[in-house]
Amino acid sequence: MPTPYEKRQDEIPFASAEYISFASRNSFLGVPAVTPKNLGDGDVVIVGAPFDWGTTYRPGARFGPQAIRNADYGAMDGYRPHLTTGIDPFEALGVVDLGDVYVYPGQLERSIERIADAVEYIARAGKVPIVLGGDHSITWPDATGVARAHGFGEIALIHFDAHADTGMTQNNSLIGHGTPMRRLIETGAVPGHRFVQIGLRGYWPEPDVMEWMSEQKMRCYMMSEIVDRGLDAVVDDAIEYSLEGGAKGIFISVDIDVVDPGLAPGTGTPEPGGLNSREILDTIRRISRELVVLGADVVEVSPPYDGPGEQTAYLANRIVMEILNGMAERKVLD
Ligand SMILES: [Mn+2]
Repeated sequence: MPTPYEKRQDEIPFASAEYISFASRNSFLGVPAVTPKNLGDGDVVIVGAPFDWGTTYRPGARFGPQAIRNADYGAMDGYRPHLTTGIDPFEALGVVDLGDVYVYPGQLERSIERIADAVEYIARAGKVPIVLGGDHSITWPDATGVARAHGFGEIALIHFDAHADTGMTQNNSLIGHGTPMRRLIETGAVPGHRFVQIGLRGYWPEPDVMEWMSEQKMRCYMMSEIVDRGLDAVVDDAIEYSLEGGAKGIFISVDIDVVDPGLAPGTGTPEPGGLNSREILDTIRRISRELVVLGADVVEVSPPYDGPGEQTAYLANRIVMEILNGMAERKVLD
């Protein structure tokens, strides 16, 4: 017989705030909080994945969803007309918040399955899921959930990160924050030729993994190339490349560590020498305006390591906003 605790886990796949202490209590900037049975008429559903048991170094990303939701000095009223465009993306798109996926602390496989089911549920309802992480392990289930709804092999993935996250295994486990992109390619959810990675630098992965990545025809733009050619030229290429072969749309995965840890220190594996805040915000908005976004996640925000000004959480909040602003501009202006 299941215990009362196990029983309520099975009954409540979303909105874990009542039972998991690190889940979110508030909706994203006060947009309507919804239940799975009533997702409303809008285009976008925000959901949290408070999962960090795939980390190798600094944990804490389980607190990411609540920190990202709350990182704003305005009223929690779900009303944010953009200063330049005058468009309120919440109104233009219809944005709601489903709360957090009911994950199982300490249990990798069951949690990953749960996240994939949750994201698939949202995507099959015809909505764009935006997932607040959580460590980067969740991109395997996030993009898989979207691919289940739109077709395996049919979506492109634009991945912002200091690291490629294409490890074969992590301490002999298939699941971890260093392996999600390998799993997506192996399962066919997102084939290698539909991968674009931006911002790689540092000392991981090893040369044999880099070789495997080029065999998969992944397109990787390292920070060195961004510095040499300029970010705009690289983003031009990335947009063109991700449209090649007629992908239905894109999944955007933003690891906050793509940004320099001087600006975003609250993260699991800081790697100096990244993009600055302005660059990531402008790039995310441009991509979200020029391509069809079918899903997104913002991951690796670890509030315990953030600065006293919570700058990492504030940046992550605005990355989510720029995805929404780009999508709203595409909908309203085009
Ligand atoms: Mn990552």
